[in-house]
Amino acid sequence: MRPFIFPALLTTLSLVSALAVPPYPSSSLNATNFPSLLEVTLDDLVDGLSSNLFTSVDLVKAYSARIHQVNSTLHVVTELNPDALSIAAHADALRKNGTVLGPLHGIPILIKNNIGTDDLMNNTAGSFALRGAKQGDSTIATKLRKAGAVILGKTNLSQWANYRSNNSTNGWSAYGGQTNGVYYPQQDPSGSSSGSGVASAIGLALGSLGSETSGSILSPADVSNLVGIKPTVGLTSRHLVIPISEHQDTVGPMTRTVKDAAHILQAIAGFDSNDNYTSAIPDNGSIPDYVSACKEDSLQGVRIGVARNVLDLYGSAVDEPVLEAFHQAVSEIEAAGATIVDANFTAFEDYLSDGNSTLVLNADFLANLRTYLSSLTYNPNNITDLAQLTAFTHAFPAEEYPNRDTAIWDGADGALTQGWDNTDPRFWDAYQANLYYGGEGGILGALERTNTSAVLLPTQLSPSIAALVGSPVVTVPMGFYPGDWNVTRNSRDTLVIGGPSIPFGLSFMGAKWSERDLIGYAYAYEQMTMHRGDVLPYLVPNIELSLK
Ligand SMILES: *[C@@H]1O[C@H](CO)[C@@H](O)[C@H](O)[C@H]1NC(C)=O
Ligand SMILES: *[C@@H]1O[C@H](CO)[C@@H](O)[C@H](O)[C@H]1NC(C)=O
Ligand SMILES: *[C@@H]1O[C@H](CO)[C@@H](O)[C@H](O)[C@H]1NC(C)=O
Ligand SMILES: *[C@@H]1O[C@H](CO)[C@@H](O)[C@H](O)[C@H]1NC(C)=O
Ligand SMILES: *[C@@H]1O[C@H](CO)[C@@H](O)[C@H](O)[C@H]1NC(C)=O
Ligand SMILES: *[C@@H]1O[C@H](CO)[C@@H](O)[C@H](O)[C@H]1NC(C)=O
Ligand SMILES: *[C@@H]1O[C@H](CO)[C@@H](O)[C@H](O)[C@H]1NC(C)=O
Ligand SMILES: *[C@@H]1O[C@H](CO)[C@@H](O)[C@H](O)[C@H]1NC(C)=O
Ligand SMILES: *[C@@H]1O[C@H](CO)[C@@H](O)[C@H](O)[C@H]1NC(C)=O
Ligand SMILES: *[C@@H]1O[C@H](CO)[C@@H](O)[C@H](O)[C@H]1NC(C)=O
Ligand SMILES: *[C@@H]1O[C@H](CO)[C@@H](O)[C@H](O)[C@H]1NC(C)=O
Ligand SMILES: CC(=O)N[C@H]1CO[C@H](CO)[C@@H](O)[C@@H]1O
Repeated sequence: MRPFIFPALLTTLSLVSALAVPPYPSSSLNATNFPSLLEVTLDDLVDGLSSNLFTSVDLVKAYSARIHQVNSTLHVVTELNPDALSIAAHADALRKNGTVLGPLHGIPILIKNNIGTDDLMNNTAGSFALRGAKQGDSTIATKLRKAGAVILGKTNLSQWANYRSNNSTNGWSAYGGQTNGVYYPQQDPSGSSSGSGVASAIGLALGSLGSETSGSILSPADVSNLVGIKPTVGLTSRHLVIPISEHQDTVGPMTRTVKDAAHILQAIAGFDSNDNYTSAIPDNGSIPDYVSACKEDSLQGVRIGVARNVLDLYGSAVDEPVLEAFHQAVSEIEAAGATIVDANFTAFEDYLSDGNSTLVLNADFLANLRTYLSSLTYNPNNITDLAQLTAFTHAFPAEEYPNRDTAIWDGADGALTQGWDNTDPRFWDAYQANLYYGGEGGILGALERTNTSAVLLPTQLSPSIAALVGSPVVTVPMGFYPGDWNVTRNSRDTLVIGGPSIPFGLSFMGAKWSERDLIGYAYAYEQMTMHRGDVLPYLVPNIELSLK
């Protein structure tokens, strides 16, 4: 189906008229049939690089030009890496010499502006409080470099990963402006990995990294027609990633295909002595082969649950097109050979009226922010704790206080008022509630009781319970809102939160460390439905690689 067309927005940008899925096997890619950067997969790029159709330098130039084309309308990228071209040139030289570090060798990736890099780029969480601050390389960034990837730039985000204000907007940061989604003009990009979502959706890099505390990878992937993997907390290091909560934060890939996400997860997962949660990775820290899990028959013979009572309790909050697509997806998964059973989250209703999860986040934030700030090697505003950060934010005009308040930090339930952090005995009581609502009464109990290996929900409903216990979720495109769907706007009347062509996804939720299984199921579902191709962004940069 074709999207609506908005001629006013088509100044220098092309409207994509058809999503041409190349019918050729990738081994026969050449200058005439190479896919566009909107559709290209990692396998295609690897083919093109190894057959000299283009170089990594060409890739960096093309993606940078695409970023510049949309930056003033979409505000997706806060900073380009000034070293990206020389890093790409080095990758090209190594390749010429016969050294290829892996599938990501020479491939541009964008990362969220809360993942530290020891280079010329800032790591700000979108706040002027950290502009100019310096820290070492996050373990995630180091792993990307070791895998040969080119860190092309930093993506905009909901400031402080949406953990500051209750009167702000998804995708807004003082430092990066307002990111917009691309499936409807002024689309709310969701958050908090907003720029990472939009960047992957329109091919501003092969893929991107986001981070999630509760929904910050899954939700922007949902509305940007993407695959997102929210890994088990501890599978990917958080060392020098600006934190909210050590119990819930996790870094993961956002890409157009399941296999691309698997490739990126492969590169960033693993033990890190600087993040002791990674010491819980099973099998002595050995990482499974996620890419080889991408098999079309993965759903054959497995038991898959549906959290039926969550749909019943929340059903009215989910729109009819999403529910319809979900029921269709469940039937398709059954037809692919899976046994479908109810897998209810038995304590879900109680969870909805319990406030402990907020206490956990606040307590973690107070402590984890302090630790992060103390790890800075240069701290331009001498901010060492949340009270000082609040004072800075109130006083710095571009932070738009008081209009964009700091209620999460200082409100009735805010971290400042709460006063105690995660070393306080009260923390453990609150955290036990999380473990119950996410565990026995939530996803982990449902999996165990029903002997299922994954539970399905529309992605709109999937983040919160998995967040409580740090269990993994993979989202895959499932459909989009129909052409006659009414436009709804956010409370500020600045962003479109519902409307025609806006995509939504299906979530596969699993036990801790079950990413390999979830990737397999997600791949099988993706390959049999290919819903990403059903709807197109209204705005896509038109600069492409010039092929040799
Ligand atoms: C590119 O590949 C396609 C499909 O294999 C083939 O038909 C075409 O002739 C090739 N073009 C060139 C320039 O090699
Ligand atoms: C984004 O756009 C602004 C305004 O056009 C420009 O000044 C800035 O350099 C651009 N940044 C990037 C990373 O492209
Ligand atoms: C390429 O290989 C040659 C010969 O081994 C070596 O001298 C040169 O430093 C290598 N270049 C790079 C970029 O690795
Ligand atoms: C990082 O911030 C500093 C200080 O504002 C600025 O001068 C520099 O250009 C920024 N780096 C990049 C890559 O934008
Ligand atoms: C990490 O270290 C903290 C503080 O020493 C401890 O409370 C926690 O249990 C450790 N976590 C793991 C997974 O080892
Ligand atoms: C799951 O919950 C629904 C109520 O929302 C109920 O109708 C259904 O029977 C439950 N399934 C099982 C297996 O308990
Ligand atoms: C946290 O959980 C405990 C135990 O279930 C409960 O008594 C308490 O009311 C909860 N606290 C909040 C703030 O909901
Ligand atoms: C931060 O502290 C340093 C050392 O005490 C001082 O020189 C500098 O002026 C302070 N900067 C700000 C913005 O307060
Ligand atoms: C929240 O933002 C809106 C839109 O800018 C503004 O009108 C309102 O005053 C803000 N609320 C507060 C409490 O500042
Ligand atoms: C925002 O936070 C303040 C302070 O906690 C609270 O009074 C207010 O009701 C909140 N507003 C919304 C819309 O949640
Ligand atoms: C759109 O809004 C109109 C007027 O409020 C209403 O009559 C119509 O049913 C709505 N359409 C949909 C698809 O909800
Ligand atoms: C560093 C950078 O390019 N920042 C841009 C982000 O977007 C804002 C507008 O929202 C521009 O003013 C900045 O130049």
